[in-house]
Amino acid sequence: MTVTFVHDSPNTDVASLKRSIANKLVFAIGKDPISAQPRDWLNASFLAVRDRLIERWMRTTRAQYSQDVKRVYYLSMEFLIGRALTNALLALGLYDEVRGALDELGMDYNELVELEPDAALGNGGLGRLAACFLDSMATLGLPGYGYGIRYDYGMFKQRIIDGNQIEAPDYWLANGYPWEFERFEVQYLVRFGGHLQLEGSRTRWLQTQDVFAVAHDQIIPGYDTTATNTLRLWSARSSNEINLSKFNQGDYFAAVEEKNLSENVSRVLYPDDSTYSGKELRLRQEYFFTSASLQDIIRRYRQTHENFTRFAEKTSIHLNDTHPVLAIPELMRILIDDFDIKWDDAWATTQKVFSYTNHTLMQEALETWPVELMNRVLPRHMKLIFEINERFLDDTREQHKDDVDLIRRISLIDESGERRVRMAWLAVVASHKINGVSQLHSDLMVQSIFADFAKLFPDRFCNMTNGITPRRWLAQANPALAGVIDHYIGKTWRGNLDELAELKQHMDFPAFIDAVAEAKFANKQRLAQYIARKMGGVVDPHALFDVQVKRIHEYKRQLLNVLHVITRYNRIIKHPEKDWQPRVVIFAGKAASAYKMAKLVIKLINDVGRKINNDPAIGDKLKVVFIPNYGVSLAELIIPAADLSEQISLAGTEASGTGNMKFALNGALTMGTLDGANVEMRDHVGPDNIFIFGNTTEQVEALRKKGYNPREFYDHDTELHEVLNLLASGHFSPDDPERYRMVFDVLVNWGDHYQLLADYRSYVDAQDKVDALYRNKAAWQRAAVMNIAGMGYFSSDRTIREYAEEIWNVQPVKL
Ligand code: B1H
Repeated sequence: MTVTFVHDSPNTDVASLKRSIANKLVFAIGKDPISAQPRDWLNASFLAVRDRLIERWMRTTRAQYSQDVKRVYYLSMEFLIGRALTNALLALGLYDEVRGALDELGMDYNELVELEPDAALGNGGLGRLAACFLDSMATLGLPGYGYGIRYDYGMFKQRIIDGNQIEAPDYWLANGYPWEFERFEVQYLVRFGGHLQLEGSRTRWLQTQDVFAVAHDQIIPGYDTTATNTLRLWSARSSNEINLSKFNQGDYFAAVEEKNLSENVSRVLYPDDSTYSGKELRLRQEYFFTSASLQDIIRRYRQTHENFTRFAEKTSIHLNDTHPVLAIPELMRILIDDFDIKWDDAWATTQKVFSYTNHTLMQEALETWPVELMNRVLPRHMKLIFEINERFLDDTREQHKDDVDLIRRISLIDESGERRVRMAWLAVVASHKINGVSQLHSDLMVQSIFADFAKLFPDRFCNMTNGITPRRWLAQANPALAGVIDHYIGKTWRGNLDELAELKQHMDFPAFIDAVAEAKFANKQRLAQYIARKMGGVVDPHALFDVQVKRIHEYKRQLLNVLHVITRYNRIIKHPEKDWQPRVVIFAGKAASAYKMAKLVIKLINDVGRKINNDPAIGDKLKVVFIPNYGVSLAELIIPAADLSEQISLAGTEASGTGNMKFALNGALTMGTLDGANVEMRDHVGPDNIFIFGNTTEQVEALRKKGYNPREFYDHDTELHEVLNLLASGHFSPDDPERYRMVFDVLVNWGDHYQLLADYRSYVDAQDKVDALYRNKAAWQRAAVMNIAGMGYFSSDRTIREYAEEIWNVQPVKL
């Protein structure tokens, strides 16, 4: 039977959209226009727009089936999507029309948009990268699926009270989320615990505690194409609604409690960026979504294939860091236990299917799970991992006879203390490709954590430098600049960011340079208004906006930025008569809730800000602002307003950074170390258009070997000496003079791991160069344009094309 379906109102003119929105309000939301709230209008708009994506979505999915395409599955614990409405409208080319329709309905688009919650299902760069990748896969027409967890609570909301970070839960689903489709019929049983029983050669996993994973789908529209993809997120549903025996015994609360406990697995995102938590619930989360995803992937494959011989030819599964690595033993388990496939065939398939991205070299972020915990929660998987390890070590021993130390180092089980499974090792052994996220990071990766494996499997390691989607990070976030660019080189850069290089041809036209500068000023005004409205502070948009926004972490060195701020403050106090270049130093970012030092840094920024901002001797020459609750939507507001972008991590610590790219694309100049993708950005924008300072990776390493002695810098640099003493004296914390004693000790006495004092002088000197260049408006604007024009390479479309060709071997669907 074929069902023909026709959209009731497929038209996209203002009048049709107006009718659609009004109809949705009444017939889908069930609200009388007379009593409808703005949120009802927002949801009605959502549904009207979603309708116009659905046919494309179904056509794309059908085309994928009929062409029997190879699909790529991107498994990630985090997807930081942000808001969806404007993104969808730009993809569909309906932005002006929907604005107009709402206008005629008496609603203000800008106000409605602010009511949409951010889908904040991620911590930071890793989660946002996954979202940019979804956008690029759809735009390139690649059959790409995102798989993750539909957390009830996303990244916590941050408030700043008395300068302290206060966390509040982010119940983003409170007002419904009309962008998703709940698929009650798509659910899989995910099992935990239990025990194993051998039946002949077959292993049975019995008496498990089970939970259902229920699918929730979101449409991922491609830009300027009818190709659309799917993000499928899993939510936990209890497998036995309530425990009937307890219920019948009259213990109602215990009966319901069990249901709640099992559903906790998708309750909340772990808000700890880049330290490994080791919590059992986290392990359960990882298995919950990888198991459901694998079952779904196999079900889809089996709709068109009878056996697994072509599975690897039709399937790529990408592991976004080690968080989904349990997908490896899960695939082995399904192939061997459920489909009776021989070990060697199952393993060959597994190795062809999986690829893995490493996002950090930092020891404290590398996941290792205690064998004891694994045995308790996932006994079958632990057994499979032991067997994978045994076979791997046997093979290696054959080739490297007597190197026992090598075997100890590469074993999937760390035996040095309590036995633990090294998840990154498992990822490397099972994947055909392993990549880092910038050239520097990929190089360091094979020299450090994966050095042994790089010798064993040199062909597996490669680099895929990160990128960002120009749709959200320029077209959507910065309509003012996008308009200027459109005027000079046309609109097609949105799908081909290399075209930005054409801007260089207009460099000598003052009208062009002025237009770029005006767009920047308008964005600074927009941000200044936000600061005034939300925080009551007054900042002058004529000042230089110096911005560091990202997670608060010692390796990212927000403290170094503060040391510069205090230096500047001291200088102004000493020489108030000088013609200082006014600056507004802007910070934003969340600290992990248990990260003491990061929270102290937030307090310090606020304390320093309070002192400086209220000092009449300083006036407008220096302001310090901490903007609360940084996230995707705030980034869209802040980044286009920046003149200077702070990317000042210790060389060798930031795997790539992606904020760095967003700033430069929006015409900010970078103040950066030779770390992560900063290195490649320098190559693309030209060394004269970026401020590079500080020790290189090699120098950092050499200093560490020799023994880093911060006292040397403290004793010999008088300006630094003064800054640190002021900090320790309680000048910024009169209510608690000892508050920053510990910060002083870390930096001066305890040999701070991130070597702040070693880079202080070159940082402050580089900041002086910033002031000098900023005074030469023409030269600064030229450099800003060189940054915009040089950013074509950092489009996530380029990154995804490289993954598609070199790792996944997938082609676009034909539409
Ligand atoms: C990055 C993480 C990360 N690297 C553990 N590692 C997490 C580690 O919840 N956890 O346990 C969460 C996140 N995130 C970032 O990835 C890097 O620090 C950035 O430099 C990089 O740009 C980004 C994307 O590759």
